[in-house]
Amino acid sequence: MFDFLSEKFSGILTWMKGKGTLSEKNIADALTQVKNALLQADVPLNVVTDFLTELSQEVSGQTVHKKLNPGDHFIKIVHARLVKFLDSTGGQEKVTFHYPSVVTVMGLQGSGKTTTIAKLAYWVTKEASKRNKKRRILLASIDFYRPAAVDQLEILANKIKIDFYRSNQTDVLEATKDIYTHFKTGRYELLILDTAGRLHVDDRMLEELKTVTKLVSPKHSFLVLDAMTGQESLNIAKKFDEVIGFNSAILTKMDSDTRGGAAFAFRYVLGKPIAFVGSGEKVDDLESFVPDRVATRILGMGDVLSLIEKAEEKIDQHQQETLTKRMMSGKFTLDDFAQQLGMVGKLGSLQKIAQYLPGMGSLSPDQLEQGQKEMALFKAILSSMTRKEKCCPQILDSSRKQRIAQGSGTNAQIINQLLQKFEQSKQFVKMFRKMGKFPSIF
Ligand SMILES: Nc1nc2c(ncn2[C@@H]2O[C@H](COP(=O)(O)OP(=O)(O)O)[C@@H](O)[C@H]2O)c(=O)[nH]1
Ligand SMILES: [Mg+2]
Repeated sequence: MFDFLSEKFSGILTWMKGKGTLSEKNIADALTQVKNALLQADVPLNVVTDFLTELSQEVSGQTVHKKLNPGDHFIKIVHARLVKFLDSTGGQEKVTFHYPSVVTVMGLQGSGKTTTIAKLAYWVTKEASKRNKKRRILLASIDFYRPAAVDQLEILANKIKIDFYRSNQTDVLEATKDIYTHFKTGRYELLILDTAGRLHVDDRMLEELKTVTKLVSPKHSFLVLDAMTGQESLNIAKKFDEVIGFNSAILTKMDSDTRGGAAFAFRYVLGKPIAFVGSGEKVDDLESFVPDRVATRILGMGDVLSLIEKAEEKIDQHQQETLTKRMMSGKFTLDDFAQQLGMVGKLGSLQKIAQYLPGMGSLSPDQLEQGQKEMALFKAILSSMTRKEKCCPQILDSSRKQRIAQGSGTNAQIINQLLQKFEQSKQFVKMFRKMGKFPSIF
């Protein structure tokens, strides 16, 4: 996500860092590079021009602190500007739903509405369970234009164990009323209503949506935009806003090779928040759009916060704390190492994790794939070892290694690699211990 811009910007910043001073010439060159990067990322020209005017005023209006490297100074200003540009709410991070209430999801056909509804329901459930709560959510669809569109939502709802209601009414407005009654009488807390899209913005669709909106009075309405549609998504958003109005946008398919320009354009032209971004086809591929984090990611500063959030969701806190304590006390064994690998596995593929980590964005796909394979081999080796061996790896002589290699389908060389990595991670822990801090997820 935002890989394209992130790559461009890290190039510019590295270039800047190589300069001894922040001269007018350097600044002008850097600004031209920023401009080109944004244009190539499909950000509309007028948006780029305005962004650059703001940026250059700020850069030239400031004197560089003597101790600050020109690159660091520049990155600081660009970061602040990006945040301001992407932020509409002044730092308010999360969408909050009201209970009970209706949420509508609109957008063109294929933009990702149905998929996103499942993701939203899953997200609400997860957020609630963090506070030991359960939310009574109902999903329903009035997309009668596309064959099997309603079935698609039903299948997704079943998969994530969320209630789904199918109206017997064939008329869109009658079905809407019926669904609304079911929501009320069933004492649900949240109704997320899937609506019909078309291939293009079309007046009948908009009129129908307008009436539906009146019937259910949503507390929040989302416009789903396919980030791949680039600048065209702006016209779509404008039209929906003019005729129906919506509260915030969800940009989908940010995992595809879109260059991220849609986010800038949308924020600039519509002035409304981007609530979430979709980053894949699975139900948990939905992330809150936090401008600060996005700016950080674009500038290649890594998005450690997102990763921590993901980690917190997927990893058993208790297990993690115990492991961290063991690490800090120096009693970290291969057994613990195995558990740690298991936890990293839960976070997803290394490729996915890497995009959040500073520096790792520059690892090639081959290196990441290599890492992924290595992790799988390590897990196999660890599961072929006895408790005692995991506790005291120093007893691993060649005959033991031979046995483990056979059991895990590996060889002595890979086992030695594992032992080396384990030693390295112990060294790391020692270093962190000296520094008096330890990053909780690693
Ligand atoms: N890669 C990717 N695919 C997505 C994302 N969101 C939706 N899709 C896919 O886009 C296609 C259309 O999605 P769907 O929810 O049916 O769109 P709808 O017509 O607006 O309801 C499906 O194949 C989805 O799996 C996303 O964030 N990333
Ligand atoms: Mg659909």
